[in-house]
Amino acid sequence: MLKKTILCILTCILTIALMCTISYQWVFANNNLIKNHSFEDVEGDALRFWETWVWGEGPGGVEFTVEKDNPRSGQNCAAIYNLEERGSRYIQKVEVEPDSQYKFSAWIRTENVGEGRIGANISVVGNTIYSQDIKGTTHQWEYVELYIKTMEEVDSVELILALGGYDRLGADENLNTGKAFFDDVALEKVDSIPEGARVVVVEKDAPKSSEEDVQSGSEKRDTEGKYTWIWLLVSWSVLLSVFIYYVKTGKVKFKR
Ligand SMILES: [Ca+2]
Repeated sequence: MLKKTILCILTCILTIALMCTISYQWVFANNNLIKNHSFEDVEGDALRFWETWVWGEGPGGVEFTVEKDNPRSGQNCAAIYNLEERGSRYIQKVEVEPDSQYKFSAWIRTENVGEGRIGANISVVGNTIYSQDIKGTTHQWEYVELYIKTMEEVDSVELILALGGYDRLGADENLNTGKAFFDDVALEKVDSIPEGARVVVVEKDAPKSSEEDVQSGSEKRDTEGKYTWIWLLVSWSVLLSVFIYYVKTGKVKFKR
């Protein structure tokens, strides 16, 4: 009888844990508009849904790779290795709604990225505003974010994960060397943009940028963490209820 009860409890716990995991992934996946945002979907050597682009003299000089060493989540992260001075990008075109606001975020770490020029950052094609840039060698993942305002008739944006800049302070002023790693990239629709955030304004056929305040735009917000917290709370509430039910109904008894 006791064995049967224990088996029943274990089955319940496993079922609930599975349901919570699925619902957590569903909630986060549905809020994130970016495909292959954790770089786990690989076809040959290439990352599905991501294109690459390079600015700089001559062919070569850059390696775009999928790395398995120290990803922030899952098995993989994406990397850009500028062996020579380049402005290199992963790009993904994402469908958005006009007259809306979005938060674009990513986690970045770097190795030997030149300090004197633009480091690893995120931005939007056709705009000169970019997130906080990560330089040098970091020993942990760093969070960066950028807000996007879409104007009338804008139905898509092209998002950039970059190492080095392109044509931002002049032709080749911001090409850089070193290696940058990216993981857990997200684009989420938001109701409002925090005061002082970095904002890119995307207009139909005439991209334009506005930087409301560069200084205080790096407030750390881990959206994935928010859902993890909700998931944990729901899981523990359900597990506690199940446990109390079994104790109250006498199906589980503690020996004294
Ligand atoms: Ca990953």
